Order: sequence, then C-alpha cells, then structure tokens
Amino acid sequence: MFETIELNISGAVATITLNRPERLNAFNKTMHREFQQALETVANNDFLRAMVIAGAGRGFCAGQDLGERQPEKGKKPDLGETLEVGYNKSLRLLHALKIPVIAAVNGVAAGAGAGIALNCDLVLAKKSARFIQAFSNIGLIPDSGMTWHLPRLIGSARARAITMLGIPVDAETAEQWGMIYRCVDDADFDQALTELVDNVANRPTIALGLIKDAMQKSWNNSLDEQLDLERDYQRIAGLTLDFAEGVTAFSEKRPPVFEGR
Ligand code: T3D
Repeated sequence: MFETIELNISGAVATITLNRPERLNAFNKTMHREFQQALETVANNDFLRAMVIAGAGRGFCAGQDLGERQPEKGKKPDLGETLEVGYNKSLRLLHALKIPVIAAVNGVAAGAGAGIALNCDLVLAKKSARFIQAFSNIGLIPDSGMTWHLPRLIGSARARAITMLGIPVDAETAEQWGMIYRCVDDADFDQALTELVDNVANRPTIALGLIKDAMQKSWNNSLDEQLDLERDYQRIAGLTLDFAEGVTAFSEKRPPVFEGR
C-alpha cells in the first residue's frame, strides 16, 4: 500500500497517480520512494503494454515539496544528493521502461513536475494546464533533464527564456511549440486519454519500446550510428509475433490484432 501515490493495474495498462492533491502532488521524500517502487513494479511486469502518469485533484505535479527545503540554521542542503536519489533515479527507471509512457497532464505541472511530464513518451494535456519551469523563481537551475530536453524540443531561445524567466507556458502554446504531443479541451480530456491509452496498449509493444529507445539514442548518435542502430532494432522487431501478425493482417485486408509479443 502506498501513502502518496496510487498504482493501478488494469489489464495491460499501469497507472501511477501522484496523490498529494493538497500540495498539488509535490514530491516529498515518501513520494520519491513510492514512485520508484511503483516504477520498479511496472518494469517487473512484462505483461504490461502501456503506463500512464496522472495527478490527483486540480494539479499534475508542483515539483519538489518546498516544505522539505526550508532553510535550517547551521545546515547546508546538498541538492545534488537529493536529485541523485530522487528525480535522477526515477527518470532513469522511467526511461528504461520498455513500454510507452503517457503523461496525463490534468493541471499545472511545475518544476520537476513539468520535468516528469516532459520525460514521458506522449504528453496529453488539458487546455487549462500550464507548464512552469519554476526553478529559477527560487534560485535553482532546471533539473529532471530539462536542460537536455527543452532545447531539443522547443529550441534554445525559447528554452532559455522560459527557464531563466520562469514564464508559464499554457498547454496550447506547449503543443504549438512541440513541447507536448497534444492539448485538448478540458471537457474532452478523459475521453481523449482513454482513446490514446487504448490505442497505445493495443499496438505492437516491442516495436514501440524499440522506437522509444531509438529516438532517445538519436540525440547523441551520428546518422551513421543511427542507421546501424535501426538495422539492429529492425532485426529484433522482425522476429516478433506482432510483425508476423501485421503483415498477415495486411495481406488479409483486416485490422491487425497485436499481442505485444
Ligand atoms: O530540492 C531538490 O531536491 C532539488 C530539486 C528541485 C526540483 C523542483 O521541482 S524545484 C521547483 C519546486 N516547485 C516550485 O517552485 C513550484 C511552487 N509552486 C508554485 O509556484 C505554485 O503553487 C503553482 C504555480 C504550481 C500553482 O499555483 P496555484 O496558485 O495554482 O496554487 P497555490 O495556491 O500556489 O498552491 C496550492 C497549495 O499547494 C498551496 O498550499 P496552501 O496554501 O493551500 O496550504 C501551496 O503552498 C501548495 N504547493 C504548491 N506547490 C508546492 C506546494 N507545497 C509544497 N511544495 C510545492 N512545490
């Protein structure tokens, strides 16, 4: 049983709900630990085909719980250490998952909360949601991979502006800038999320996991290296039952039924 999150597994889909709504789901020490335990559980269940990260209440996640960071006389904080055992460990677990991860951004995503969302494979947001690189508002630098992802997603000029100035980015703008996959009207959010999760969970899971990994590695690879990687990954995809089913279904002129194997 968890205290600060919920882990729900329904069929082939796992949903982790950040569940401290009175603090806009900010991460305290317990949540860091429980989030990592939930990610490990998901990684160890190979029947799963998709994962969702959602927020309880009106927010997605307000990043680090600042209640745990109040200055104490005579004590110097080591935020490098807290990052290493907290967000960095979680994000490494998240990226190592072989299934696609969807961020369901129902409301404000600030600091490392925005970071967690933007580390997911697909980000669906309510129109009323905002992404705030709140770090510099309290004298910190962007973490949770934001200095890596943001320039790649939205370009260096915008990345510098929103992180240095702490400018909130509304979900519509985030979609236009290519920061997130899609923004939908608040009233349509639940339906859009259900459809997206259903779609993803019924696609060829192994291929999706390989796509995720290949895209990630592409940032650091030359074209030549990436062509090699595509060769190797396509070899793996070509051995899956889902590939055999995809080709058979195509020739039989019917929709494929993928099993994630
Ligand atoms: O420390 C390390 O290990 C390094 C890593 C750092 C990673 C980080 O994430 S640093 C960035 C931390 N996050 C922030 O700086 C965001 C702080 N929050 C805000 O700026 C605003 O709350 C929001 C813009 C997110 C939302 O504003 P609004 O007006 O919609 O809501 P609110 O009234 O400010 O917040 C509602 C409640 O949640 C409120 O509590 P109250 O007054 O009702 O008792 C507020 O204090 C609480 N809350 C919001 N964010 C946090 C928080 N409590 C603790 N920590 C928070 N981050």
